[in-house]
Amino acid sequence: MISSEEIKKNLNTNIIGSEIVYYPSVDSTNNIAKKMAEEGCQEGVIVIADHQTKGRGRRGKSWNSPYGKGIWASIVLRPLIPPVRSAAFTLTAAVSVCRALRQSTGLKINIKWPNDLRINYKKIGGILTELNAETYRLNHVVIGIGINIENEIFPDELGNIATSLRLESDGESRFNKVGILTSILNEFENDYKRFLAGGLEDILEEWRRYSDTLGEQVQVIDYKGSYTGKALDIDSDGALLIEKKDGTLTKVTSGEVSLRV
Ligand code: BT5
Repeated sequence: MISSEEIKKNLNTNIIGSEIVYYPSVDSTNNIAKKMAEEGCQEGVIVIADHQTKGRGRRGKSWNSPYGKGIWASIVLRPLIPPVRSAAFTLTAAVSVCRALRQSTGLKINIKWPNDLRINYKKIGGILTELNAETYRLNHVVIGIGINIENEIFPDELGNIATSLRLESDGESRFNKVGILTSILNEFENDYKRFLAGGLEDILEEWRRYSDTLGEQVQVIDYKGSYTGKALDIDSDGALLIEKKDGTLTKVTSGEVSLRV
């Protein structure tokens, strides 16, 4: 079980972790965090659970969150920035999580646009950013982070695409969930401050280094349909730039991207 006291002891932050709320089981930590944010909680609140009954991914997809096997956590932020800049949160959080996981485990973790954490092209974690905003005003942001740590088996539909730190290590290793989570939160606080201070370009540079898809031929499925091309770069709005076969460039702002095999 994750202990909020132990997390608090290991945090070197003054925003993230202003309050830490732990539940053995919830529907989704993002739901609890959103409700707390709507009720006026302060910035930096973290909601963690050992189990989610309705863990969520993007666009209504589900997130498998078995009891005690991973990190299922959400962070409430209240940044004073216009909503149009908010896509960068997912990229910033992905960089923090990737760096923290690399440092804590020594494993080569990569990022696939926009929010997948992967090892050897298999998904080990994901980030779900949800906004509450008016046209020009961001009320709050909830960043949900899911990391598979000790999972040994996955449901059939995830068998070929998902993995965990345990499966990717010697199988004997036990990972310190609290240590990994506090390292993620410490890294994220630094990156969040860096982002607010105008340092997004440095964060994107690191994102590019961790990416396992830039430079590769990919298949994109978005509102424009299904097409293939080379993943060239990401831009400061968080969009993925694709060079199509005919040489034209297109930006992907939301959709699914997979490596073309
Ligand atoms: C994500 O969505 O990757 C975001 C996942 C965020 C989960 C966290 S846990 C704490 C917080 N509370 C929540 O309710 N959510 C957040 P997306 O890119 O849409 O990927 C979803 C897809 O990943 C699914 O359709 C499955 O194919 C796959 N998937 C589901 N569970 C998985 C798992 N445990 N490991 C790897 N892949 C998974």
